[in-house]
Amino acid sequence: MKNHFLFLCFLLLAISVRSSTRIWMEQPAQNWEEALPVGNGWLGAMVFGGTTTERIQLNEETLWTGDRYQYTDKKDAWKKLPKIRQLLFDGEYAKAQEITEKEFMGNGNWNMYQTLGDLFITTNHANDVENYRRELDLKNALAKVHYTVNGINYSREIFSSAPDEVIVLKYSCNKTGGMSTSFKLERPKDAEKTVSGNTIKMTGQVTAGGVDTKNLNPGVHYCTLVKIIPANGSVRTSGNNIEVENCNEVIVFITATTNYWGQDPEQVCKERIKKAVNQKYSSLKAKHITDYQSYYNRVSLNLGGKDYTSVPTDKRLEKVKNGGEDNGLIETYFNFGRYMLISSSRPGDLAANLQGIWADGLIPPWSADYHININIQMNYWPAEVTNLSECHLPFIALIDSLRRHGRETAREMYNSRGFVAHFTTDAWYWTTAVGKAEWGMWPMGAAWGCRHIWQHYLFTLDKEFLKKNYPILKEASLFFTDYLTEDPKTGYLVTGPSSSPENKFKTPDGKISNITMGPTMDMEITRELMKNTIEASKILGIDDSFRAELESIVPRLSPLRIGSDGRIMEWTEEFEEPEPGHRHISHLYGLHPGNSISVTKTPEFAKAARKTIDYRLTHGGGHTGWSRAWMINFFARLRDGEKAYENFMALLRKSTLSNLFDTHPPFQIDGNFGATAAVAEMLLQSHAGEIDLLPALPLAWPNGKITGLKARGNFEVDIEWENGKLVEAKIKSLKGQPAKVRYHDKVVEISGDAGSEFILNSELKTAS
Ligand code: FUC
Repeated sequence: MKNHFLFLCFLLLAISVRSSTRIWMEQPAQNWEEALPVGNGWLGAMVFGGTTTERIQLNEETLWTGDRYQYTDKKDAWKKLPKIRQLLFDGEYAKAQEITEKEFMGNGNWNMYQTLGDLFITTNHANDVENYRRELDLKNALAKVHYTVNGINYSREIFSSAPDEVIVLKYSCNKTGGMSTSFKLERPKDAEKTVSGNTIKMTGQVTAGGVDTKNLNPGVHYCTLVKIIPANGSVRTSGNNIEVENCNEVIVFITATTNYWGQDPEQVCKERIKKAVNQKYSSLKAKHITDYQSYYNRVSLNLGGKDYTSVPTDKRLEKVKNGGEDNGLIETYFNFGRYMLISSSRPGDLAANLQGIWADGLIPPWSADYHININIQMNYWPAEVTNLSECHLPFIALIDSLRRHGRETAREMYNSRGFVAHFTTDAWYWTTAVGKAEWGMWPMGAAWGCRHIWQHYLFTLDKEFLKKNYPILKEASLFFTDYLTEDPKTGYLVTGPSSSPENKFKTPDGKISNITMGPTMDMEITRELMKNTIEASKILGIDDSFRAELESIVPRLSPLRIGSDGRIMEWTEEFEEPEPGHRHISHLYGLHPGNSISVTKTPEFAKAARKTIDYRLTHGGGHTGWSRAWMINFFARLRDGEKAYENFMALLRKSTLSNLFDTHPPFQIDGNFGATAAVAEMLLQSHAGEIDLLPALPLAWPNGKITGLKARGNFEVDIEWENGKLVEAKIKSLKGQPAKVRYHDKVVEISGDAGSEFILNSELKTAS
């Protein structure tokens, strides 16, 4: 009877919560990319949900090989600059690239972000499992596993707590003494284990794995502590395992840290565990949920449509892959994106890397580093608009941290002041150009990152923040004042030698090359950086003479151009493209994330941008998850809801794994974040000086509601629509800034003190 009642309660709870706040499956993960992620910003786990053996793969965000003293700029490279530039101006692309390769490229420090290890939990019961359910509860940031064996119900619940700095796992069954379980902690290498009483300790200094290690420095010292506390039954050690016998509930506490921030890892872990074990599970969980929901509950999304509560998420995705449509799944994707940003990027932490904080093994794809030629910027596209402004700060701290090495790179490679960073970096913040010139020779990573400082300001209007971070904008701009050079043919100032990220072109004499002067993306980023620095100095009332210098440079920057075929030009010349469907669409930076191309203000460029996208897509473009996510944002900015939706469906169909991870392939988190931002962009935009309501609403979303989005000027916006038309928008001004509000062709002005609320109907009239 009691069991029936509990089951009914569980069912009612499952039905009452919209399924878009859960990802769930009816089977354990077979591989890492099917597992479910939990994280508190820096301590993460992937939960597999196995029954007889559970694997919980662990990560700590500072667990990096290498150290902060490794950097290898090519000193005096700048002496070759005039020669390379001349060759490029003369059209000798291949020759210039050869010299660039030899004279400019430093040695790469391919440090790795590595796994912290795995906790394996083995249970004595049979493998004859019924009623299996594995779930990620996005509303409460809990991973859960339930199943029945021989009539006994087993459940596990796991979360990573930001306030208590531990992962907590509760494993229980409903039969007294019904569970005998063994725990062990493993890591592929660099792991010394001590097991005593009910504690497992693992320590070591991480080193590169599986690759040629001769040039690679070892990395951080780490410590992982696991404490196992059964509510009843007995506990004993057995070799490297801890065994718990005849219990029906056990709580496991896990924490880890490294010496990255300068502390003694073991000491810190011991203090955290001590603090955690003195608290009740229920209070640790309640604190965790309250903390998490203070971020998560700011936004809610309902896109209407059927709520397929009883269908597991992987099956729903399968249906979509077979041509089905499922608005609820898009809501889940959006909620999952916000969940992962909250779980991988909290103030004071490192920025979310290519995989957030979740990575397996010793050599994750692309080292799970910080590629700053699109990927990490994309991670942060949803931060402001989805009301997670604080989660943006780790990326801004990353840009700040690039300054130290970046100043040396500017001086040694370019004989320039200021700071510069190239296409990628890692937790040690190196900035030099490494690897092949074809992708490594791109000095714009930090400048693009500076956009995020300005955007954070525009969304928050936080002057203190701007004042604190203005020196970063200034130093990034300063680099370009020294580095830019005049194109003798056009008289414009250009960057170079540089590339249009990772793309190539055919030289007039039939060779494949990458390096030119003034690729379009470079010029768009430089112009934007300088304009933002000018604006910031005006707002702060400082730096008049530097501002005047920038003001004299901006009009001389090589402009955006449309080619003879009507597309935006990617380079200053119209080259033949060997890969016309290339994944990077760098020359549309001005359309998104930038704002120099807009349907209302620059319709000619918007038309050319559209042609550029169509050309890319008809040649197989959008084939990586992140590239497809960018496409959705482009179409949203072009106010084309149908195309944005079509590309969202393509993302789900072609580039989404069963746990809703974005796949490049393999898993890369940027696509998740980029597409999360895109959903918001389809419903609300504010980049063009107006709060634009439902700019790209597709027919597939006729009815819906979103609450809590943010618009530039520090407005909080709720929008409700029916039959494809605005019903009501509620705009709360948090800073008392006046604004223009657009709905299709109608534009009105709103103005009121901080805290004023404007409720507008479909005519944009204030509701009475
Ligand atoms: C960029 C892309 C690749 C990949 C890598 C991590 O440079 O060109 O596709 O996403 O970053």
